[in-house]
Amino acid sequence: MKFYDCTTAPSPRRVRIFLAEKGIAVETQQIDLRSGEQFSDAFRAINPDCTVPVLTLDDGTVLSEVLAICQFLEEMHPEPPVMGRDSRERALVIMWNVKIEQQGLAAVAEVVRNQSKGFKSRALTGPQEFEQLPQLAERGMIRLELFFDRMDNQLSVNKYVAGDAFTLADITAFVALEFAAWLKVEIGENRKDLGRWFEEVRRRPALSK
Ligand SMILES: N[C@@H](CCC(=O)N[C@@H](CS)C(=O)NCC(=O)O)C(=O)O
Repeated sequence: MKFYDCTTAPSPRRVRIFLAEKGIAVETQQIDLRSGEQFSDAFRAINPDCTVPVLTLDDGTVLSEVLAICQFLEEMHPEPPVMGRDSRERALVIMWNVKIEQQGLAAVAEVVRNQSKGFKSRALTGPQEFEQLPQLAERGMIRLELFFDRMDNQLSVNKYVAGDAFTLADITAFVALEFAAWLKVEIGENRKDLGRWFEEVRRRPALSK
């Protein structure tokens, strides 16, 4: 297996944390997104969507979405379970993971990619150019505050995002919160349950990856 990573980007970070939680070592190659290496012919041949993370398998299969990569690793290395211990938990982990991707990570990306000079003409990932739409950045900031409120609410009834065990849903939420810090969106004093959870999970060694 080979893992295509970029240490400065949030999506591959989720896989790095997942690998560390499981104690899996894998050959890794850095793709320098800042210099545009994702658009090189060599990387395009691996992932025509020009995104990381990617995990290539020994039979040549290419996995290019965080959820697919983690699902595969979970089945290959079931211990410790990071995607739920039974059918009910597994479904909840996927459910929360998808919600956090759509409501949290996508909201931060909407802001960053539609307002930063560095993403001019690259408002969406991939080889096709898209111009920035400043209104999407404004909308993303509103969505982000709502996302923080929803997570605070969820963590007022659960120890971890998807229940009483640490899972991929926590990894995705943690990365989304740290990504949001780029925009100075913070947990604040009022979101006490989100704050309690964040202080606890950030102590896990894997989360420094
Ligand atoms: N839905 C994808 C998202 C992957 C993604 O957006 N990766 C970003 C880094 S966080 C990327 O490769 N960006 C390339 C670019 O900005 O051109 C996944 O879950 O893996």
